[in-house]
Amino acid sequence: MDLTPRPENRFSFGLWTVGNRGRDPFGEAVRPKLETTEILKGLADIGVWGVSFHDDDLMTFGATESQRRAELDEFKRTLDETGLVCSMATTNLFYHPIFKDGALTSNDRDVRRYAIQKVMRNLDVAAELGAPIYVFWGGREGVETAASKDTRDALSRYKEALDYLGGYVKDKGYDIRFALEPKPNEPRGDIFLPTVGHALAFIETLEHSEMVGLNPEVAHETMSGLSFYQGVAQAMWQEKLFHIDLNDQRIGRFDQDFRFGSEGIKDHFFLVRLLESSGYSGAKHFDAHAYRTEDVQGVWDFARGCIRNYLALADKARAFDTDPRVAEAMARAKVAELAVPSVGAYSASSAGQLLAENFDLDVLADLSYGNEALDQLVVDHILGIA
Ligand code: GLT
Ligand code: MN
Ligand code: MN
Repeated sequence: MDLTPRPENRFSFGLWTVGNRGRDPFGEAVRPKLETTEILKGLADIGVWGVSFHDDDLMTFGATESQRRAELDEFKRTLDETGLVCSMATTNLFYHPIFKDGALTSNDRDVRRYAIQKVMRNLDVAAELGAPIYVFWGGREGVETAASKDTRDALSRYKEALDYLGGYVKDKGYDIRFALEPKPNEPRGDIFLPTVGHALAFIETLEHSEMVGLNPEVAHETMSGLSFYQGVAQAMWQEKLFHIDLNDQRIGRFDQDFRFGSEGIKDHFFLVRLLESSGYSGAKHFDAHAYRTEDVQGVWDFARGCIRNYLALADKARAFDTDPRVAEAMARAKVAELAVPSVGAYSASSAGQLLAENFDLDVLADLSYGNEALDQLVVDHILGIA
């Protein structure tokens, strides 16, 4: 099995992922700070293609224009040196105390206006770096008590901000699309746009909806007990899968952001199979971090593990899809028949024919789909006993 990452795999990591120092609500950092240059070199060494950043990961918050420029120029130099591309950019709208009541949906109008300005400034940076995707993760956009905000007003302000920022991108002629990242809770008690489904419906209300899609994250849908696979498949079907945050998570827990493929191996088999077979050409972005038990060496073990598990599952998926026993089991399950239209477009004559048709319900009730045998082939392939 060839587990060598290649540029066409489009594997990417956020600066904050391998840069995570293991802080949690109960404990201090356990690892030293890695300099951005060191992160980029380490990523390039393990075969990564792209890197993403928050404004504040790259340029010190509150720094002068000249310091920001120096930090940005150094980043650009290291990108050139390492051959990494900047695959996504985003804004930190959650860390500073001003965002405690939200950013784009804070009740305070000045906080909202500042938040929009912060995004605009970083959109300029994203454009300069050639990042094609701009992510909006609204971790602070939410409430602890529903008495504190009228959710309908909050959604209007969210829409207003995205409409405005879409206008800014178009006005400037930037080649950037937006990707909304849903999450149900944490850090807020309830976050607006909690799931893929909520976000997909919201996007349809936007003025520039064609340039807004999704950045779903494994951990976030799984926190809600939802199937990430199903959310991704629907986002794809609606042509809204612009980017994807790959990691791992157990249902019902806090946002664990575990190494990709470390927990839900069967779910991930189907996810990787879907991404690989669908022609999805966006970044495969690992938004995860090493266990808190790890030192710097463990961080790179973690990053290599994400890639290794993805490539191994892609290989398993290929073997599954070329196994003649699988083809036979799929034929029995009538998988391909679901692609055949049921009735076609409505016409009065086809309606008349359908109403006149007699179905043999005994035959239909006796159909058997063989899904046990089909799924066992999935498990056999994953376990390597096929
Ligand atoms: C933060 C969050 C992630 C988001 C990042 C983008 S930041 O770490 O937990 O899920 O993707 O803002
Ligand atoms: Mn997460
Ligand atoms: Mn994420």
